[in-house]
Amino acid sequence: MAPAASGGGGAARCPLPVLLLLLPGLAAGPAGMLQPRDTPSRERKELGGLWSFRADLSPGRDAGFAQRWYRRPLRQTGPVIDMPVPASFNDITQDPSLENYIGWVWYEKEVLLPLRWLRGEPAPRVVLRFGSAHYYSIVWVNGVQVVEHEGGHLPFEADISSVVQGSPGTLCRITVALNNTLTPHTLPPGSIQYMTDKSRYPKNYFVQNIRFDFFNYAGIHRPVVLYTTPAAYIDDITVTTTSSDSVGTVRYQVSVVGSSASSLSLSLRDQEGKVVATGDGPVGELKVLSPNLWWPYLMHENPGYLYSLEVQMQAQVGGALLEDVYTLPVGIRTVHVTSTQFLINGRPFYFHGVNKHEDADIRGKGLDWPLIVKDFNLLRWLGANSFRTSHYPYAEEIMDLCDAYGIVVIDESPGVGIKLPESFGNKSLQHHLAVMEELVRRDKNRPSVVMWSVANEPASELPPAAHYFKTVIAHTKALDPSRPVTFVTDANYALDHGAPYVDVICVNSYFSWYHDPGHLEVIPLQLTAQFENWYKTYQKPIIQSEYGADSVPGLHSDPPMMFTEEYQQAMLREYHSVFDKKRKEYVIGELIWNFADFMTNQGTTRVLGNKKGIFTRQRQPKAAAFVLRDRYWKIANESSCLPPVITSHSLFLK
Ligand code: BDP
Repeated sequence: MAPAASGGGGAARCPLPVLLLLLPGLAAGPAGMLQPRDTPSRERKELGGLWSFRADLSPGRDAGFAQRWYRRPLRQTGPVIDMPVPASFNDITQDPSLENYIGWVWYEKEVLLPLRWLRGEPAPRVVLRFGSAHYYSIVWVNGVQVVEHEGGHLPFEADISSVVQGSPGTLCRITVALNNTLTPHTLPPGSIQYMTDKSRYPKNYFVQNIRFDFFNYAGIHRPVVLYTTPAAYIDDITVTTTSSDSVGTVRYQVSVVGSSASSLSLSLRDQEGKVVATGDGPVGELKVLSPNLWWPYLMHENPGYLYSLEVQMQAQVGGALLEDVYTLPVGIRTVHVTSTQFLINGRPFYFHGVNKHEDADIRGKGLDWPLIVKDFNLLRWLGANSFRTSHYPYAEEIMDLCDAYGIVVIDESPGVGIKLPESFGNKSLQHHLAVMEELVRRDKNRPSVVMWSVANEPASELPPAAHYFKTVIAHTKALDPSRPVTFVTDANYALDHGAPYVDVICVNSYFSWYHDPGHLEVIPLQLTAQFENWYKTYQKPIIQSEYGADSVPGLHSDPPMMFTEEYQQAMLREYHSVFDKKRKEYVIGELIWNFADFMTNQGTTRVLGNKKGIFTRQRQPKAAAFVLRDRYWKIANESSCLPPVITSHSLFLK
């Protein structure tokens, strides 16, 4: 229901071909993508702070490649400015052409490496890892290309040992070329449109059209780290958990790289540090008696219980004994879906939560700890037990807190705005499959993730959507048989070609907003019909995955009128009365659109962005936040297993 197409980058001028992503994409390899941690065998060096930066303003945006800017320090090939990492580059300067820039930008950081990383005996493996960089990245170390990656929301890394260990000094120069151009085959998709009417536009004028409703912020958005492992190392760990009759089972699989004859031992510790189970070998099961299950926030007095799985590897490589240690947080919980319920640990779970964005003033989509912690405090103040990572995977640092606080996550891919017929073709499909591999590989061990969402509001009424979603969903289930899979639809129930393949119906609707604007009275009828039609057709549980209204903070009217705080409140209440009837049947959740106001492209329906937040972009509550807070605490108290009523005063101080 976002505005049909919105243009950005109008001021920029350059021929299309060099903007397009002509470079071959690298599919996600089979290797693991464990989060870098300090352990007795691994070290980590954060590369956040100021990087040198230059946008390639040459007419073809190709000067950086033609002049090989990666061969020398960036300051030697032209002017540079300081750019914070992590952050989007768009809102950092006063320059409107950088805000709307499309094409290649260049980042560079020089780092001194510890001697023991370079000349140690045996020398460790040195890895350079990006939490995410939007959208297409090429990375060089000391002028040598080490990795290319397509996609703006998932990590990628490169083993740079041979490059840095082969260099004479300890200085390591990291250069990144980043391109934010979207095409019909990227995720999310977009397209460049040239305006050729010479009476209206200058020569070579173009805009980037997107069919999603958030600003296409770009930059190095998440932490960049260097880390070490021994030359033979623990590459990946997969855990799945079950529990029955007071026994929890943790099934594990560990892969090791660099040695064919390694030995592995595992121990699982509780939060007191006591070892509760041990195992050995690459595959096995750990049994935990009377386990502390991982429970969602407000479903248990001790939500988000995490054990620590310590994996130790020993390998004999070329006469040396190499040891690696990695510790993974593990939550023991189960997830099941019936035709009317979503069960966590066998108990019905009702999603009372939000949709979010990674979005804030100045930093755009850059990771920001104060913002992250503030958002979790607001979520818990609100009594929200869940969110959807609309409309792309969020930072690992955010996911860590979901695991630790018991906030349940519907983990969404960047499959947003898939509207053009060509975005349903094989090229796009193959890329979508690769992205699901990267996402599952990153988040598979997280107890907070209870369902994958492969897309948001695609044109699922188009016939090719049937094969497309059948394939993406089957692939995701093959990668992870332990979790349900969905996508979020706003198509008509009778025309949706993807819905037959989902486990849970997730439906967005904006009655009395985009349809029948101003007519709150139509909501009960239309929303009831929506639920009944979907349920009659599929007999699957339903989540209202979006609903909401824009409100400009401080704008009031009674009777309520659109864009006032009163209208947003009134619309919520109308929806809630229907939810209350249907949650006794098969409606298993409600996620408000949106947690906070967020930036979008400019357009006639957006006043400095989307204002459907119940919090402002600066995280102050609007009147609607209090409506939702009363409701969420009430629902939590109804369904809580705790004998004393949880009040909003006994707030969650973990
Ligand atoms: C929904 C989209 C969401 C938009 C919202 C809106 O899923 O991304 O921001 O509409 O228009 O359809 O506010």
